[in-house]
Amino acid sequence: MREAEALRPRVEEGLEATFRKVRTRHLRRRMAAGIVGLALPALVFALGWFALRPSEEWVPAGPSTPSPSPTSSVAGGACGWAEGGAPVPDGYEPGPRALEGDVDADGTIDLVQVLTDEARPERCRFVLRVRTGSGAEPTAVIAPLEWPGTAPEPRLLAEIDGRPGVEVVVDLSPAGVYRPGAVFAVVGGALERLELQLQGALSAELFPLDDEFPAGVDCTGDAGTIVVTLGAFAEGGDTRWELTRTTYRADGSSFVRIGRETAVVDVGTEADRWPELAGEPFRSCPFVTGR
Ligand SMILES: [Ca+2]
Repeated sequence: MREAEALRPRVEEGLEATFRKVRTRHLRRRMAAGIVGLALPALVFALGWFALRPSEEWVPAGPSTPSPSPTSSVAGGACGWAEGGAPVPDGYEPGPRALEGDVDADGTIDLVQVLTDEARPERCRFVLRVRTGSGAEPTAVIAPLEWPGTAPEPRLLAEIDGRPGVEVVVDLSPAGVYRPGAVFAVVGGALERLELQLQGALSAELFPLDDEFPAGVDCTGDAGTIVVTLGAFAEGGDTRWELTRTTYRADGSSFVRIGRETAVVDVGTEADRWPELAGEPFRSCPFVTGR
């Protein structure tokens, strides 16, 4: 038993290294395939996109020094106003998509919006606001992703972390194929951004909503427990996926990894996939609204 425990970290490191290698190789292959048949402007755009795309952030990177997340919420006041609970300054306008649900668990319905002020620097341009039934208005600045064409918008509300009140899922790249998301909870009257405990990965704040490669997240049957599934083409061709399903349990505002399994499956239709890979993030969670 003790020997098995001692071996486990080495086995996990091996799996992670293999997974990173496979994914990197197939991203290169996909980039090469994309070059064929593209006009020059599209080629330039594609190369830039692939270069900027943080392909590794889904993948636990093993013990290393954590790098600052490119999408961290800006700390209070960094945008020139006391974000958090103060009224949003003039100039920010709500986007077209609004969601309604009990985010702060007080029994009343709250209004969730992302506001935009195009005149502000990019990192301060987008603000998530929850207009609560009690009159309080917690806010959080959302720095956009680091490539063009990404403007955050509210995606859905769902019970995700096991604590009272639904969480807010923000789509950080609504127009893209690669769809990272941010998840917020109201805790003690303030918005907190939830994190996946990825042990040194680049972007613990990003939840995989969807991608052309297998990528998805869903609740499990246990409150506050989620499964994150990621994949790439398996060794030896483009007919099989190598998938990793990692289970996390919420501990405050962090999701702590509690389990992992890997599998190689045939590339198939949505009906053949696990539910979390169907392009509907958090589909099994309680109280989902806004799909
Ligand atoms: Ca909750």
